[in-house]
Amino acid sequence: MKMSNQALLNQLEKELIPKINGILKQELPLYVSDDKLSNSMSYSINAGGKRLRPLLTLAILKTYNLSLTDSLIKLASVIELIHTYSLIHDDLPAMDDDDLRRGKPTNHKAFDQATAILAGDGLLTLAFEWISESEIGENKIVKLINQLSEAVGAKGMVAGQSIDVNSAGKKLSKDELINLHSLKTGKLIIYSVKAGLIISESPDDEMQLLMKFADSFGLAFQIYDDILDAVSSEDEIGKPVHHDNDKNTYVNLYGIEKSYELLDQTIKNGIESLNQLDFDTDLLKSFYSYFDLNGR
Ligand code: GRG
Repeated sequence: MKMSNQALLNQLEKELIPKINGILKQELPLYVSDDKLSNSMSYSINAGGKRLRPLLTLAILKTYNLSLTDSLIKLASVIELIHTYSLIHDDLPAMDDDDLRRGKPTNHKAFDQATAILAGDGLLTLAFEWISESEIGENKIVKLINQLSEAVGAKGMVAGQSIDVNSAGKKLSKDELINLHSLKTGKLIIYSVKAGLIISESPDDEMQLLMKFADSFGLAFQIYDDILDAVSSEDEIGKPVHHDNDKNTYVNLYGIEKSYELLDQTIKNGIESLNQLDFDTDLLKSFYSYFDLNGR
């Protein structure tokens, strides 16, 4: 009997999240020489994220029938180092000034601002160290590093964050909003798929379709995050929600119903790309069950 999408994703999470968490917990302290910094980096890394991004990379590897060795799981976990750095810095008083993340005090609340800044810096650089040490061959290592720098650097996630910080209180146009979200959130999600494609040596024609899936999954994630922010309580999502405000979100720009429609269409576009591939993409499709549409 064929497993449902939800069951496939649950099975993948059950198999891989403990391994990702175990590797991060064990390996990270080996790369930090100062105890306070090490505790601060580990505090945020071990705070219980969904591990969506490394799971996406590993799902691509599985789709290409690679066996998931500890060394490949460590390589995929690099994306969680970057993601966690971005959250620590985003929560700082100079940025979003949040007290709660993943249901726990933010890094600068649990430690102090200087330590939180350094923990972010440490996680960011550690990501590049781990990629450079991997055993996948120099050619792929350079590609992974090059693409990661583009995705999260000054024309990727950092640029998105800069636009966000500087547009507080200003109403962005639809195009500006799409650009902001795609840089700030989309780039790293898209990279998670791309990293898998680089490691698996995906042929060009397949890579194109899988990158279309990545683009649409990244966009769906952004729309869904805005919807969640609008409809959830702080207890449900473990971070402050901003129902009321003038923030630049899909929901504030399009309204809740249109945002759901946009999400639905974006999901359909991604599935259409996957359907054009002549191998089993059910595991990748299963990632759409992450979006709980509440029977809509
Ligand atoms: C500081 C350079 C720099 C960038 C920060 C990622 C980011 C850019 C800011 C985070 C603010 C935010 C709420 C963005 C929306 C999307 C997002 C990244 C949500 C959190 O990701 P999840 O849901 O979180 O995967 P978990 O906790 O599960 O890992």
